[in-house]
Amino acid sequence: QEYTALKMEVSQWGERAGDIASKVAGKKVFFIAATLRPETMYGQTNCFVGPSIEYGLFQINDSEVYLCTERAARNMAFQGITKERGQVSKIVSVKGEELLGTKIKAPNGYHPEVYILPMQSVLATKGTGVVTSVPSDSPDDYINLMELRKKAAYYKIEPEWASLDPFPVLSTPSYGDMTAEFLVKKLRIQSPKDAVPLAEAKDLAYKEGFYSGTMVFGPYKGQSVQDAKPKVRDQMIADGLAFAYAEPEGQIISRSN
Ligand code: ZZB
Repeated sequence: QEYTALKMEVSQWGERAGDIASKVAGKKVFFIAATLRPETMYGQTNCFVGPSIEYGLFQINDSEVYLCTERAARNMAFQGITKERGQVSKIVSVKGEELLGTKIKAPNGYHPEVYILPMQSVLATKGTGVVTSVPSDSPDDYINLMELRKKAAYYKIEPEWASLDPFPVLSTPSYGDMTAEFLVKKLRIQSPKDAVPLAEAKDLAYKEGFYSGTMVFGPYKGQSVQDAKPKVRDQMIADGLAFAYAEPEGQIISRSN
């Protein structure tokens, strides 16, 4: 599986991050989010981590530090992403819950900066363990964002962190320009725990977006999603905002929720 790995630079560490900032002083730190939908990055509203997942900060080259799972960092080391092939150098470990409330840049985003929020269903065994959230087009992201807004105190987040609204990126004939909201309502999905209809909604959203979607925002506005997708990806890679990240065969574990 070939992902686009998005480089989301930390602009302000949250209060729970403790002394992490001092350990990476003078370096640029990026949350690395693996996505299959680079054309939707205009609609990012937040970024998800698994609160109980263990992450690491990895020195990638002289000036850059990446935040992701150790498994992902090892894969990157064999894909020519680190300075020395095969070498992974961990500065410090951090648990997802310590990252909540950290503010990061959202490359290509209509909302230029977003907060780190918790999502229980993030898998440590897939991608980088960091998931950028596009609630206009991802049913999982939409239902999780709504859940966090309803129960901010329960999830130990500040309401402000979940306050950015879904932003329309593309339109489809069947679902309009807020595909995820449409499908969540249509399939009567009530909470992030409704795993079966959520999987179906994701499937429908992928298919309709890819085969019938038209961009409604950004430089490729008016073009089909099929045409825009590789162009957005290439542009982001050329601009240093993203890189290609592949998941080796046999390591791919699809969502089990
Ligand atoms: C942004 C985005 C926008 C995504 C969208 C999807 C959609 P899949 O579909 O199961 O093969 N993701 C990535 N890593 C993880 C993880 N470790 N745990 C849970 N979810 C993860 O997985 C690929 C998608 O699942 C990725 O693409 C990412 O969310 C999420 F509008 O990035 B995506 C209809 C889906 N729309």
